[in-house]
Amino acid sequence: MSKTEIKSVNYGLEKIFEGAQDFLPLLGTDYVEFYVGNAKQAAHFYKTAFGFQSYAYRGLETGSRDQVSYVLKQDKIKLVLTTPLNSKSPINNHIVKHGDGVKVVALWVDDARSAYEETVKRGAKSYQKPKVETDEYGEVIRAGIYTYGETIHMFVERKNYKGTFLPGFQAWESDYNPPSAGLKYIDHMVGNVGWGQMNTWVKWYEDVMGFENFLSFDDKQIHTEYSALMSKVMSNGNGRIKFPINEPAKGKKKSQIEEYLDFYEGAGVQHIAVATDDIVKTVSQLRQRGVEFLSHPPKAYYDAVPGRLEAFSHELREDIETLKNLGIMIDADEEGYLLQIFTKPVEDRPTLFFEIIQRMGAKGFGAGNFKALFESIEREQAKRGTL
Ligand code: TYF
Ligand code: FE
Repeated sequence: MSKTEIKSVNYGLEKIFEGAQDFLPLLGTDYVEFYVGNAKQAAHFYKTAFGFQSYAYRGLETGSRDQVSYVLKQDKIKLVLTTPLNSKSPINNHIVKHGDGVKVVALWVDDARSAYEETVKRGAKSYQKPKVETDEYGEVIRAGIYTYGETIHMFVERKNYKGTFLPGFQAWESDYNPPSAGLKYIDHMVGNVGWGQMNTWVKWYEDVMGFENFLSFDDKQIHTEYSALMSKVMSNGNGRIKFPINEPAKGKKKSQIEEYLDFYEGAGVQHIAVATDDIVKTVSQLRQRGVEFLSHPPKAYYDAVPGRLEAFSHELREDIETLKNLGIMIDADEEGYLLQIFTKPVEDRPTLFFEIIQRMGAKGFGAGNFKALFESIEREQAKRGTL
């Protein structure tokens, strides 16, 4: 089968890569690091609102004089919140320009040196050469390359490490331990890039990282009456890492991608999709804990759902009234259905937000929900005066 044929039936990742040597084997997402203005308060927010647990810490008490980092964990997800301790730290420049946001999308590898060499050889711009960090629990090797904007991919090799997170960190024991919200792993992370830049980054992920473009949405599919965008989903060989890339498109009014680029002052991570296996429970809890979601889709949206599921002969296991009351959206394709919902931006700048997703067989990204979703985003843009 040729690549194009496989692409036309959409999800044949294993086939696409069959036989080809993967020069960048990725085991999964390792961690996501945010640069923030006040890591202590951000850590409290992610524990209280999203159900993350205290995991590791580095700061003045551990000998880190220039920056503080809190590491939070929920099942397989690790978030690192880092803040500078003085005006000389280069982290300040990132925060001044972008506000709070994602600096590092770290990828878990078996061989960080090889990951670095293979990607730099193929054109990646170096951020950090392979660096061995050690303590009494062993060693971690990390190396980094730049991706879009000022965002970094770090390759993390931890097969010879038994400590908590990384050398330099201590286990963070806290007396405040709110319960988990059932978030399990990162399903995908989306990047917003500038006008005309999507294909440049698609090619970069193909050439430098060996990824494949396995789904594409153009502005004819992704638009509302007012705005539009284009999106291509990049995936690595084993399908564990999925990075959709968005670019704004011309519409009657301002694209949400353009709004992001204006406020982030450049390309960056737009949303982090986290998976749960009980979205009803997770979203009920998140709402109780104060997480703000986009406004509910209209009644007409839910009226159309049964028909959409029937078209693919899928039976909805969840109660549709419950999903409707929680504002959870439903999309279906040949292989199954998926449930998803989006938070409002989690900072004052309308930049990064979260998606909660439960896959019931479907491997897509909710294309059937795009219209309802974007109309809901536009209602927020209108309130902000940025539509
Ligand atoms: O990741 C996705 O493709 C979906 C839908 O600005 C989406 O979550 C696409 C673009 C966007 C917001 C959500
Ligand atoms: Fe998404």
